[in-house]
Amino acid sequence: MVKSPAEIAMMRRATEISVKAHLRAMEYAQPGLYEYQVQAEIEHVFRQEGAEGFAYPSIVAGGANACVLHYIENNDQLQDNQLLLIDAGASYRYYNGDITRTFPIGATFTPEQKALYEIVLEAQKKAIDEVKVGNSCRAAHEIAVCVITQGLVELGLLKGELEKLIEEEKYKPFFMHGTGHWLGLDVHDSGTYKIGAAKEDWTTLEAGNIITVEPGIYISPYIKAAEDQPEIPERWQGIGIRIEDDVLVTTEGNDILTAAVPKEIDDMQHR
Ligand SMILES: [Mn+2]
Repeated sequence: MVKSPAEIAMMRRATEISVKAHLRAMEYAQPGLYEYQVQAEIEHVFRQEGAEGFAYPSIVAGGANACVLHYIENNDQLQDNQLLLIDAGASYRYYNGDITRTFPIGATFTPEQKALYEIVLEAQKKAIDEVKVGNSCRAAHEIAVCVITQGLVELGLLKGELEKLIEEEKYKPFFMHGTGHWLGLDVHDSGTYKIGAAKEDWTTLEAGNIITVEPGIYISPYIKAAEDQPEIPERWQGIGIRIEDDVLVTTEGNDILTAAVPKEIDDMQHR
């Protein structure tokens, strides 16, 4: 769980190659292309840069496909007005990168896409701030859940009191996975998250740990509102967003190994 300097060097290269592939995909993607063509560009960069290949099958998901968490068919045509979710990473000397970005296929975000994206981005940044020595490895997830639930309330997609919504996990139809996992020789690297049932049993972060931070919001076209919750208007449906970086815990705080891939709204529009 604590990477040696030599391992960190391998991880820096694996993530650097993964970054290059995402930059290429962002430059290349446009309406009319097929998801598999973007996948091919990404994996071309992996091999070109000396990676063995992908760390896991690349997810290139346009529009509502992004609501399918491990969508790997990558067969659909990219449409204007949709977002493209790409979750892809290189494997370099068996060390793995794992990056997700979600950006407009066309020139801009729609208002609904933008509103949801802003929530996920804020959740991800606040979660990354929790990745530091001495913190529980669960802290990132807790803050992400809080920001996302609050954001969904503000948009009228959830209703109720924040603490109660969190306690009753009402956010789960929209955010149904964890916020991160250990990363290294395996994409979901070996290592302990929790040794018992108590809150303090979550693993405490130490320098040399590498963990992903990847909150998301998914509004499936098949979403079913809970009994006491609002129906989701159609204009929100079919939007899936995840933002994922790989974060090294350092003695000074953290080092976002994958920070060079843009995630600010202004850097992803009109590419
Ligand atoms: Mn991941």
